[in-house]
Amino acid sequence: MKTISDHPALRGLPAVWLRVNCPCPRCLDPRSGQRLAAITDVPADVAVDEVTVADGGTVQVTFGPDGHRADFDPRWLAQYGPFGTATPDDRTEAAKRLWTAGDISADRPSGRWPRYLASRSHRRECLHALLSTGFVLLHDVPAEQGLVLDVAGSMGFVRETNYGRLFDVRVEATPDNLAYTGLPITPHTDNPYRDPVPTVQLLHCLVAAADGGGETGLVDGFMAARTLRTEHPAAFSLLASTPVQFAYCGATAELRATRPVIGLDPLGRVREVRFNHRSLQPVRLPPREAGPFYAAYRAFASMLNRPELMLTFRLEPGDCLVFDNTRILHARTGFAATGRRHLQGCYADLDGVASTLALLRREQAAAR
Ligand code: OGA
Ligand code: NM2
Ligand code: ZN
Ligand code: ZN
Repeated sequence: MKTISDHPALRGLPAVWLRVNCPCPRCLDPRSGQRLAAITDVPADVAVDEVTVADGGTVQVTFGPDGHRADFDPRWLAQYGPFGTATPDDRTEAAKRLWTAGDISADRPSGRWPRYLASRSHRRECLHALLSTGFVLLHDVPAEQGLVLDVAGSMGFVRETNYGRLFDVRVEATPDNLAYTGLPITPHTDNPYRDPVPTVQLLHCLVAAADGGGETGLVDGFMAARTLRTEHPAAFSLLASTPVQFAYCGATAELRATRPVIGLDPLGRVREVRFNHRSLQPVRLPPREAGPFYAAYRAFASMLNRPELMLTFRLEPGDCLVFDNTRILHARTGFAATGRRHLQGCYADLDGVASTLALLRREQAAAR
């Protein structure tokens, strides 16, 4: 054993970083891996008194003023560098594969439900597509009532809302939402009037429109936001910095949420798009600022309508579309209200999807 004062494995880390992250069983519960020690348990004047490298490479740090000791695995320490780079966040544009229609129309992320059920590797592919490309189209989900809940449950957890655990999208006699008509619907995200917003949406086609209408359009909102940032930077910053209110008022629910149209993380990366002109409330801005806001909002909307950004296809009975509702905008063309078009939808969340994929990958790594 030799004593060194400034071991390279510590890479100039301050004493407080090392002490907060001490892995000893008094600081970290060995069973759950959860931290036992409070930040206020760390002496404000914590210092590194001594660093010793044991024969196996373990870096032993003794802290002052209380003599507490931490043993660090050098491979664990090496994970946390280089310092100063952004903390990874899988939900931001930085972690996604952004696309235009041309990028993916030949090779749409898709899967088959029977294979998804039978094969872990196919399940991994489908969930990875959902997280990185923002959607996956599953074929051969039997066109039966309620199966959309099985699909959602296989990926994460169903998010129940005032629309139920699942909702039927078909023409109704007295629609309380434009979804329940044959009208065309321009690109939007669902439930922007909810906070937290459902982060995943599923739409399962039971009956397609008979008249060739009711086609689906998808737009990568992160790509649209990135393009807006390049082409109209002032519009981008207005949409990212202006909180607006979305609301929904029906017989059994009254919902409202106030967020910007483009949500950024603290490092300025796009993390969430909320766009639904049906439910946007009048903006409350000083009159001088209202005009520029609507101009920026309009610029974003026309970007979302660009044909080169919109992937279009027809959902056939047995198709189940699953997408990231914080990123992918969906649209449909109009169809004859006399037809029997019928989709069943439900909501779920990305944290559950990411967890399911992580568990599948853990299992795959253990098998190797
Ligand atoms: C909706 C919706 C899509 C469709 O209900 O919000 O976008 O294809 N429906 O009917
Ligand atoms: N439905 C289909 O978010 C919206 O209001 C879009 C949602 C009614 C559950 C429609
Ligand atoms: Zn400790
Ligand atoms: Zn919708």
